[in-house]
Amino acid sequence: MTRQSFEQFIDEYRKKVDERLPLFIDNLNCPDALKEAMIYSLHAGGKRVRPLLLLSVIDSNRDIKESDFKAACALEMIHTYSLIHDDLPAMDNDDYRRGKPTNHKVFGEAVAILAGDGLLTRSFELISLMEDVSSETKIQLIRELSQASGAEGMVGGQVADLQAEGKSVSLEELEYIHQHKTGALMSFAVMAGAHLGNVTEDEKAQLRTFSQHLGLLFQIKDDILDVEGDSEEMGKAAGSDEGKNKSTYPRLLEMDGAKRKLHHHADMAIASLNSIRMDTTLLHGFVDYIMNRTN
Ligand code: GRG
Repeated sequence: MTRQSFEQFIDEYRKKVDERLPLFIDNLNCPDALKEAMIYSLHAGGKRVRPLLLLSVIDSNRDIKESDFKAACALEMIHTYSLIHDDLPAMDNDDYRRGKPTNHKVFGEAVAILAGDGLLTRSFELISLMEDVSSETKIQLIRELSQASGAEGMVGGQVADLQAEGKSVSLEELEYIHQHKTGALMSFAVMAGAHLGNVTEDEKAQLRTFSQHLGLLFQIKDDILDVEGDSEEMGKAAGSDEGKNKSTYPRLLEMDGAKRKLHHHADMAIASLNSIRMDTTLLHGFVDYIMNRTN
């Protein structure tokens, strides 16, 4: 349960996620080159927003158990696979990510594709291996993670984004892209935490709304940071969507309009927490963290 501040929670659990991620790959019986490529991209440097969000919903309802890290790390593995594939020459063709050469620059395109495939598939296996969780809940998590990451979620959003390249899109089309490309995994983070934390159905409905606003908030902030170049990370600059003819909120709405949207989604996310009985300190902390993040 929540006994600490948002900052203490994030520091403590980011370290725990960072420690466990490579361990879930290290014990695989597979070629060393593949293992090395998978661990390279999982290596610390990412903010771990998605696993921390999942764990924070659990922590708001009950104590976090060792087994919960399997779901949290599974989600970060899917996010990491998506970044490896997004950086490939066939997609964004980026040389740097998080200030380090991208996976295909170090291991070659074929191994990078396969490292992404290995991370994607390992994530579902990890969920199936969770202890103290009913088979029914595990199947629900696997189904919802498949939907969030697959054609109806992140993969569909990525294709819509590619198709929109160089075209002018409507706000509705832009929201579709971001709800799917970025929002779907954020929503899964919140809802998986809710399923594992035994949250009531009423509270789940509120949390779903919260997660949808949080996903858009995250993406709009990302678009704003791309333009403002707040980050000093080389990888961020190289991986930026600015200058790539991609659809972004500041392009469509100008910077003032993008910032108004940002505040709208922050207000809506906070409003959706109002009638929730569980302790929402950490979830309020996430809204502030995303609003104020600089990378
Ligand atoms: C290849 C199927 C497939 C999907 C790719 C995630 C993604 C979809 C593309 C990444 C490009 C991008 C800039 C997306 C916008 C927001 C986003 C997901 C940023 C990266 O996530 P962070 O900020 O990254 O959580 P870190 O490095 O902190 O893990």
